[in-house]
Amino acid sequence: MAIIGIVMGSNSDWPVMEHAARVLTDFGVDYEARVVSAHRTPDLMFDYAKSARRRGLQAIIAGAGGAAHLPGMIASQTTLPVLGVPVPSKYLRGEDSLLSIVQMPKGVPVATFAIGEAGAANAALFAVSLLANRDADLAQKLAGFRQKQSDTVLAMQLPPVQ
Ligand code: RP5
Repeated sequence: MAIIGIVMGSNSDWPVMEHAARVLTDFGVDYEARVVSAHRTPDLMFDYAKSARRRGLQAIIAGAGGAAHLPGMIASQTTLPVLGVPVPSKYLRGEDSLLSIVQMPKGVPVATFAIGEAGAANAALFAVSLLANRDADLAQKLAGFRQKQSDTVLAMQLPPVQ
């Protein structure tokens, strides 16, 4: 059963959002991924957000581009943690997405991540951290992941000066 929801405004967001799905897959976390548009399928969006906790989800990763109201609107309908991923947009390269996700008025939070692939991957890693609070195996996997990253950097060599 899925415990993390990944939603996005369009299937055109998938090349970015699949980086979140990849991380969750690597950590063995069950997730579901769906296209849910705030302005094109508003009824579906409300149903999704309202039913999320009842269906067993523990957090929702929501990605959108442009006037990216999806994460905020999802957050308006659930008290689950909502992790927002700004998807790069055609004209403003995702700065519009970032600002429209991060600038939530006080009272309904959306945890906002970096624009693009790094943000999607980090949102998933953050979701794993949340789950790891109550899952010792997952906490151990996360520590191993961090250690592997450290080892990679420690092994980095620089080329000699020409
Ligand atoms: C947003 O509009 C989506 O999240 C997507 O980033 C953007 C463009 O959507 P498409 O025109 O590619 O369907 O709602």
